Amino acid sequence: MSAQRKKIAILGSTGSIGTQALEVIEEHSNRFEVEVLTSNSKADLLIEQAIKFKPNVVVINDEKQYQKVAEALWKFDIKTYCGKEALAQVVEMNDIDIVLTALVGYSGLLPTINAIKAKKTIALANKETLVVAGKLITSLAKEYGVNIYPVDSEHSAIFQCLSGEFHNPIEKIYLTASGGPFRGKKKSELISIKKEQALKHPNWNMGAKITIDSATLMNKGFEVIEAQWLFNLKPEQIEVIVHPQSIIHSIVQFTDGSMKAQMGLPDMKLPIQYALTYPNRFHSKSKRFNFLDYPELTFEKPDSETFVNLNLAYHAMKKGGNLACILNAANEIAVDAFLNDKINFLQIAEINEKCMNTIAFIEIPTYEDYVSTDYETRKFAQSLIH
Ligand code: MN3
Repeated sequence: MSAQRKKIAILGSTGSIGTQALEVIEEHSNRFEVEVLTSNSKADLLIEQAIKFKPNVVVINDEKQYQKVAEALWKFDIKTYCGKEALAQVVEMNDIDIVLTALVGYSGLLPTINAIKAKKTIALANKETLVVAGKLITSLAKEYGVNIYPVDSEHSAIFQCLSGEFHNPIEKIYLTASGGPFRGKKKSELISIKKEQALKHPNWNMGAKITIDSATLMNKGFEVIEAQWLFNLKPEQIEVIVHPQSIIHSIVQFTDGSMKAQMGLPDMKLPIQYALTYPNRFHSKSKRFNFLDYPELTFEKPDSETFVNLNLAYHAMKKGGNLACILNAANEIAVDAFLNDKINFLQIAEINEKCMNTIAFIEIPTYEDYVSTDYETRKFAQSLIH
């Protein structure tokens, strides 16, 4: 019965998105098979996944773990590679239909560029790729005729609302935000926040980096920039609305004033699956929404006085050039420092702002400019941390 199964490469298969993607693939093993799995450094989980899903190739980024992975997998006839270069090249393999990019941060940029050049469909979970180099990525996708399907839940919501509407102009989109664990708090209360508090997200269970980004509203700021590129919007067409229950995942407003929203319980497996099955919808066992469990859906204005990162992202989007690349690199260093108890919660945004004011602005960056901007920013951000 089975039509040809789609062959999937998962970059970052041992992270939160990657493991949930494998659950989706397992549920629909008659439709999908795994061609490539990669991990930064979680060798044991990668080995376990590879033995279960039998990909052709695995890549472990951390070279110190190569031996262990290769030894565990050779008898299953699974090829093992290591390092950044292997990660960037593996996406070019002939047999891959869809590349799911679930890497964390800037590391997703080069593999995504290569996957586009190899004409692979992209299921994009690594929003930083579009934040850093949205113009480059979207123009490459156009040039190579490649589709980029969003995995981020808000952007998947917009994408689902646009189904059957692609010829109709968008007036505005509303990205919903839970507000994170510190919604309603003021700066004076945030200065003493511990990382354990910041790592507890009220509605979504995610990796450490994105959870901190959610608490600082950096994640929502990045999503604004991501939406600009995915849906070809002007900055003033994108608004953020805080919706603490995370049931409405985002909203499109059309030129006749009509609004379409996509809703459901927060569960990343739905947007992951939709990106893999678009334009079709397959069955899912996920828990169904019950209106009576949520008699009230509420909305409020985001507090960008306290959560400065949201404003920094709007500023970066409006000014363009390499500014969002600077913001992303600064934020990666700052979040890492916060997770290692080297700076306090409010200093994350302070470091971001300082870098944006210091690193040289480039109006029309090339790929090499992004690489050097990223490098210079990390160095400067590091120098601000004691
Ligand atoms: Mn999101």
